Amino acid sequence: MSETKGSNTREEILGQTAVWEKVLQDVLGREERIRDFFHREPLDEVVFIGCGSTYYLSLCAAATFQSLTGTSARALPSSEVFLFPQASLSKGKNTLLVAISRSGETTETLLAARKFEETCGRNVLAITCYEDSALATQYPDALVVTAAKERSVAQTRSFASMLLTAQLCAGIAGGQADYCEQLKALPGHGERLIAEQHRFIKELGENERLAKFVFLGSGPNYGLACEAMLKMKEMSLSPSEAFHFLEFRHGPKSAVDEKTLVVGLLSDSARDYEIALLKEMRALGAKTLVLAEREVKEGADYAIPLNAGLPELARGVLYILPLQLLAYYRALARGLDPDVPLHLDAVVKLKMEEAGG
Ligand code: F1P
Repeated sequence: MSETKGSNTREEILGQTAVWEKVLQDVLGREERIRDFFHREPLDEVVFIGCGSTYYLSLCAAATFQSLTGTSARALPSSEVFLFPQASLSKGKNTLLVAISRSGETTETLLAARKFEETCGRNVLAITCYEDSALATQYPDALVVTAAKERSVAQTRSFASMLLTAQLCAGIAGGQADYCEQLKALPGHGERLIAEQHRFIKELGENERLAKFVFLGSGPNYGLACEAMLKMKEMSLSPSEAFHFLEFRHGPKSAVDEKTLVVGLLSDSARDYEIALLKEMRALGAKTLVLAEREVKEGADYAIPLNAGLPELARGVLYILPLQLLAYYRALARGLDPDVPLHLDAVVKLKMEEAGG
């Protein structure tokens, strides 16, 4: 239990750019080893796995990896891999499994990695925050982001730091030196964003006229939209959903009303389509918050311009940081403690009979 409500989460969100800095140093310091790891033999595909936040991280990481390397990449929840291996793993292909878990102890992720080894051979890269965890000790090539360990249940700085780790790996594997260079600007932009937007986000989180939240993202931003949805749900217990932008017209928009905040994580590639959808949601009565590289006026009741001068594949952690803060203030406004979400444990460990042990 924290000393004052949400003090751990607050510190973990607001202090996270120092951890990003450390990630950049550590991962780029191991660039050669990482390049060798990805190029040991030609890869047919890369599968990213995780649970909850780390599954959503995997969605973003897979989209980024495929875009930067040209190698086929996809993301799966860990449970799907060990429960339905025939539907999720490809025998006979040279596949690399990237297993992501803050704790490194989530049973589903450990079982999925084991099932993958039995089916596809021993080609696992782990990304975790705990050096003594089962995942880190079982897979010695593991990238361990120890500075991102957290006291809170809901993942905030660990999510962003492990995402940055996965993005750096994608940049290194794809030989995209410019991309890795661009990522170095993120800690500075994160600090600036906090200074510019903190007050506005607090007010928005405390706005009682908003009762439901929808997070929309396309391409690499879809996983980020899902993570923002999860943060809002875990910390503030508010009704919260995530969709691919254009999917939202295919049914879900029927639930939009004047108490709905539709949050758009704008891409560059699909920007015009995304803005058109936001305009439509405003016409239906929703309020909209638009996060984009440059300030967007069209279709936006509220806007958070990132002004980072970074391409869409590099901006991920800048989208997620303000949305973590939004969930935090929403939780406080509802009298909840963001450090201890209702019913949740920091690590999900399945009982022996469920885990087949
Ligand atoms: C995954 C996770 C968290 C979530 C919850 C339960 O943990 O789903 O994302 O916040 O507390 O566990 P991990 O495998 O990344 O440690």
